Amino acid sequence: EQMTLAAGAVWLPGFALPQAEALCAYLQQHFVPHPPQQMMTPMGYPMSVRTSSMGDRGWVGSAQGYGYSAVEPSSGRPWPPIPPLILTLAHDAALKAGYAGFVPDSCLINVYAPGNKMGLHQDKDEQDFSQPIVSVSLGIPATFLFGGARRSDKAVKVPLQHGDVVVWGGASRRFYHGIATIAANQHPQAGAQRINLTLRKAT
Ligand code: MD5
Ligand code: FE
Repeated sequence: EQMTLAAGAVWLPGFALPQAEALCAYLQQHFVPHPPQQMMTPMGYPMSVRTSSMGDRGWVGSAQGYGYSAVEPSSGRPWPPIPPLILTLAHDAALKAGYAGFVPDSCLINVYAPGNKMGLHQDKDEQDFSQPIVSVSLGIPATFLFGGARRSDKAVKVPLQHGDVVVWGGASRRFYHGIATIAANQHPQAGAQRINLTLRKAT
């Protein structure tokens, strides 16, 4: 099943279900040496979402601004590699949505607890906007807010569940988006958390 949300944006409900249990187990092991951290906004407030990364680049936020770093801020060491399980999933989802040859160099891991949210924003820290972004939802559900090219465009609500994948390419690559406040919930594999993998070509 495949649903086009807007030009270039393809929702693949359940596409990652075959790998979802293995993904949750892999991430729990990743979090032991690389615990998700609250990044800072340029305004000096901590984000509610906690993040970790894998790959040649990890997304970081600080009082100095947002961007990509080759090292984990808390350790000063390179991020661990993206495992083949996740690289293959991202490549295959992008292909299904019409983007051949997607090889991400960054996997941002967003960890949302009930009460957390992500305000409307655009992803614009990457270098090549012709590359899509692949996002994988795990754990408790979330309401994704999908806007348009302008902040004032009305946002459509997309209910994202465990195992859902969305490929954001074409015009939608730069659309405003966010996550509504996460409701209290429990998931058998992830506990009271939503985990989102955001796979990007950052460099
Ligand atoms: C999330 N993360 O669910 C989302 C998944 C982020 C972020 O937004 O910046 O960490 S990626 C959603 C996305 C990316 C690029 C474009 C669009 C959506 N879009 O056009 O809606 O934690
Ligand atoms: Fe984003």
